[in-house]
Amino acid sequence: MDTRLFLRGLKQLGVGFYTGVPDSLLKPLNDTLYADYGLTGAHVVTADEGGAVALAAGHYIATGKPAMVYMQNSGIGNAVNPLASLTHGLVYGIPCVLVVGWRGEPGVHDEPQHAYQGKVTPQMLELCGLRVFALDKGTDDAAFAGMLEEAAPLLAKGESVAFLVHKGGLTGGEPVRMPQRAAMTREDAIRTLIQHAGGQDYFVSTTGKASRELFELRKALGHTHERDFLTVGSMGHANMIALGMAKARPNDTFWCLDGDGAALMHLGGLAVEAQQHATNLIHVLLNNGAHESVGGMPVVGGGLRFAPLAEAAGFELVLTAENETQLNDVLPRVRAAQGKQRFVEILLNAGAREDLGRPTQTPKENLASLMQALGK
Ligand SMILES: Cc1ncc(C[n+]2csc(CCOP(=O)(O)OP(=O)(O)O)c2C)c(N)n1
Repeated sequence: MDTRLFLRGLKQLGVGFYTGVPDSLLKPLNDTLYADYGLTGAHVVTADEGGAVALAAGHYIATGKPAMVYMQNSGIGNAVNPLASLTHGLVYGIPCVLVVGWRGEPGVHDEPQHAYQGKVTPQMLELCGLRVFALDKGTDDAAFAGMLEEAAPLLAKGESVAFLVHKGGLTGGEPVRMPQRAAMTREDAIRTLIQHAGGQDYFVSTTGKASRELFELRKALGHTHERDFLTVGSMGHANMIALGMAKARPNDTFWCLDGDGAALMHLGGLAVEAQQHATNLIHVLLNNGAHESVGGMPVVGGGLRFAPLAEAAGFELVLTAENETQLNDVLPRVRAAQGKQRFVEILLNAGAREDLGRPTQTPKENLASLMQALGK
């Protein structure tokens, strides 16, 4: 279905405010909202999906109109708390219109991190009290009109509904122009990082293309993958995984390769990490100003800097690099500063290779080889 027709239909339900976290499958919707509203006013990209449900709740309280909350199904977990304990009919009964991209739909080939979430997606939404409508390539105007007719009285009663979007279910949209403000790409930075790191160091990389690039760079450089943990799902948790490892292995060095969207999603972890004072964990923030892996929607406008946040949280050595020369200067200083808690922010252009592949190891193979390298 064309995204503009979809949005026009939702207007009939009173939906004129849009919020969420971007998703590759919902890219036509994300791009259209960005083209029409930018990132202020009627369209807000939140740090996480739960925040979007809460924002939609606030909008309803102040206007009496339901808002749209869009997300990849990976984000349902983040949204469950406000859906169950804030908007649900047994609590406040605040209606929301969710639009959920269905990664890992059973029978459709997808990446392993989506397999379980994809299988339980309809049930999870129903368990949260939502009436689920499927939107696929075959959904025509008449079918959509029927869904709107069924949704309207539910919303009027304070219940929420979800449009579950199958691959290709929404079309159209003009691609977002991604931030081009630095000299390096994420892949350039990761290559330089692994070349500077010690051969015995461990890496924990964030969700999305960063992990795919790390995997391919290892291969291209003739390295093995056994010292890398690829956080293929659970966006925003790479630093806690790395912290768990670093605390248990004080004599090893760990690098966390984080994304700006991911770090923002669970920003509280930065303060916890600083408070834990794990001096064998180097947190690297690959800041391209965008959710590049899912289409390039800016992260809070693209201007957020994490170095001041890391300083405020208590990191002892905080350095920034904007180009290859600076990064080559910064990394030996970082490595030499053992005993200090270290944070590096790298400002990047958003973008990736067209031919970027995906890890050929399964998550279980990745884990088994890493744990073997750790002697476990
Ligand atoms: C909880 C959750 N919400 C949304 C997604 C979809 N998703 C995967 S990668 C990504 C963008 C990550 O952005 P960032 O951390 O800035 O890294 P970049 O892609 O720019 O390298 C998103 C939104 C997800 N995997 N999990």
